[in-house]
Amino acid sequence: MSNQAAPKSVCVVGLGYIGLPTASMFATNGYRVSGSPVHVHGVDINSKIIERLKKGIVHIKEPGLETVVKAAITSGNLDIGTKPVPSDVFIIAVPTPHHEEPGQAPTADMRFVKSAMESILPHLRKGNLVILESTSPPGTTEKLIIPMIKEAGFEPGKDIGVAYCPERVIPGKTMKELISNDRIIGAISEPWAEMAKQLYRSFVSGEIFLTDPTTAEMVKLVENTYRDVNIAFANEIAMLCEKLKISVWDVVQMANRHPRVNIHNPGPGVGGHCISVDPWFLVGDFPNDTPLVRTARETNDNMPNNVVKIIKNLLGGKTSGKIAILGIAYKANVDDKRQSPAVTIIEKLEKEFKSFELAVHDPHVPQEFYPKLETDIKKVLTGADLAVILTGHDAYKNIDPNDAAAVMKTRLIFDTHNILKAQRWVPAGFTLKTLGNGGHSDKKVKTK
Ligand code: SAJ
Repeated sequence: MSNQAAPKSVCVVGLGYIGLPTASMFATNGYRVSGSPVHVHGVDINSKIIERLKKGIVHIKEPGLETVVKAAITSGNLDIGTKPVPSDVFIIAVPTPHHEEPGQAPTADMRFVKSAMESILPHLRKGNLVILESTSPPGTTEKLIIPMIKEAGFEPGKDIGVAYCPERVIPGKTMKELISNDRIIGAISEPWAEMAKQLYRSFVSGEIFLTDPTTAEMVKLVENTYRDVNIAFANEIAMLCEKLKISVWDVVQMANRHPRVNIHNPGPGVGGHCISVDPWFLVGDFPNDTPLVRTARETNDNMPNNVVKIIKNLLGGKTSGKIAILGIAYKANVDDKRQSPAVTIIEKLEKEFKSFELAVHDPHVPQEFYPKLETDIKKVLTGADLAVILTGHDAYKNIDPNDAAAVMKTRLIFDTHNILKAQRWVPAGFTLKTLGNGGHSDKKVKTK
């Protein structure tokens, strides 16, 4: 390694859910690396995002993010643009969506990672460190990143350092988890791992583990796949409990009192850009070796069909009317609707219930992301024959059942996240159906 000096400049490519918080954290905490500030250049190919950021408008809603971004820009340690600049360290934090071919398991779409790499190659100098943070199939650093650096005329490991350092933060708690989560650094050799560690240590209070790139890539995928498989198990048990006419919520609650059991929550499906996508990176590359992972994905992807079937049953023989949908975000209290099961369910309802009016509400997702959204919940519930909670937003926990009863045509509500309390809704005259409870919404686990 030709340059072991503490990094003084960082170029972060991709100013999305991960890149923007990360760039801002380096800009505000980088001085801890060597006593003098680290200059950060944030890059995004979307010029609209750059223009808005320059005006102080943060395009991502995340508690605490705006404050850190503004502090970073005001300090002069963070500047932004659409093109990379020469820096000591380059961090790639661009999306890795999945690519689908009919009849085949989806695979990772590495186009954004490739073009981010192409954009930094002209600026690389000996002694630089390239860090990939984007979720990637195991082997990406070895098979994609290192060959591109070699082709640019450098010797990886000697001239240029390479590391894979996955982000692991949960949307909604990004700023907290960026600091407190343990971090994995998979570098091609120890001196580069130390350089990356020194840099992340400027704001990470969790432990930092050093390993090789392929192990780090696998760790990231295994974490999200573990969660997907666990949720699929919970969903399968939920559908069994429907048949058994018992409550999956009681079953999971009591089973989880065993010291070595931790079953996740069932729900209308798994959404977001991580857990519903990442397991496919394993299945896509190893289709014959991942039957469990594939089945879990399919189980979770089938949940919207189960939800639609239950809606059909709840509506009985009705041929027209109104369905109120509460929530389209992929999970509670976020504004993100990517891969949201709620969106899939709405599309299915639009096809199967053509003669019904569908009214959709979400308190977090901006209307510009989903034009059919209605912002007034009372309007959505008025005249409805059924209300369906598809996202467990806190706002829905606090709906007053008497207010809903006053405007709905039929007092019927379907809760796919078990956030409503039967003791509030049943006395207001409602039939409360909870996903996976076989119809017994007023049963409760007795602790004594
Ligand atoms: N869900 C359930 N049941 C549960 C938990 C979640 O049905 O018990 C559903 C949610 O409703 C949602 C989906 O799963 O639709 C995913 O939500 P999530 O909160 O579990 O995870 P994400 O996608 O927001 O963030 C995950 C996190 N990974 C892990 O917890 C292992 C996060 O730490 C990662 O950084 C993130 O993926 C990522 O970027 O990979």
